[in-house]
Amino acid sequence: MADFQHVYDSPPDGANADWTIPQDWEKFSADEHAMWDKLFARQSEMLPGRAADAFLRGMDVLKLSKPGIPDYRELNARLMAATDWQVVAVPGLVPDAVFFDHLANRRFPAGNFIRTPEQLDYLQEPDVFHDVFGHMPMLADPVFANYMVAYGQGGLRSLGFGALDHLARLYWYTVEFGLIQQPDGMRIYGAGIVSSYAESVFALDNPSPNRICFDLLRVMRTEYRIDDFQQNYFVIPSLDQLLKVTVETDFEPLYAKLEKLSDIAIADILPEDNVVTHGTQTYAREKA
Ligand code: HBI
Ligand code: FE
Repeated sequence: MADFQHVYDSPPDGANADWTIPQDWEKFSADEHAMWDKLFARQSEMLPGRAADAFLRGMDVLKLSKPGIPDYRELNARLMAATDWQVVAVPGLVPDAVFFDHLANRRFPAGNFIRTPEQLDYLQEPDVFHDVFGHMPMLADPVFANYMVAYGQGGLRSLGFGALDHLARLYWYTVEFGLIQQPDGMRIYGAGIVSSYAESVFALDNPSPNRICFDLLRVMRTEYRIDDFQQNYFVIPSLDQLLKVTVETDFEPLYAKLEKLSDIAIADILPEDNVVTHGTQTYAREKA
């Protein structure tokens, strides 16, 4: 992980105390806008029948199909009308407390750079394509929008309990890599999947990964990988259920319980799991 280019210890020159910077939309070059268009065309072709209804609706509400990197002045007018959320520009990854504070106040921090042609298919740092294309459509959904606020508030609290690592897994397995069971079939809604050409197919169709029904405590015990496709996805029954369990659970006793429980290795399946697909793990094994 030595090659992160957009990680700082304190707000870099020109950034505000909350790490935000002006988007400076006029500064993006024609090549950078063309990179957005290329990524957008690939993904939007992939998503009908794969992405959750809420995600597809969000793309529409936000008019994300307009060519070029979105101008936040326009995007925020639509997003605020939908759910009172807004996107703000940041130089790259921000400290956890800063990140949670933004979410709790209905602001999503988006990296203000776009991947290079060499990084077309994979980069570990969130760029504007991942952050805006991946995250904004779900934030235009009123239920998911409230889930993200609850997550931000829970994140701030978790820092006081030393429970960040457990709570980060909840983010990972829902906001980034979540699947949802719709009446007409399983769909993707996690930003890490919907913004990835290959994983948006893999997550639904490949026999390798496990797909397990979402359970809050189980998710918070489960390790994850950041360097390749997931070996494990958690399936929520609905956005309403995800929001409900998050706001109705008192996390403090859960953290106490988690301290006594062991972590679960990525690909393990437990007897009490409600398994949708018992993965072959072939993909991960062949890569190892
Ligand atoms: N910063 N810009 C940015 N984007 C993130 O997704 C992000 C972050 N800082 C911290 C962080 N995520 C993690 O704490 C979450 O995964 C919980
Ligand atoms: Fe993300």
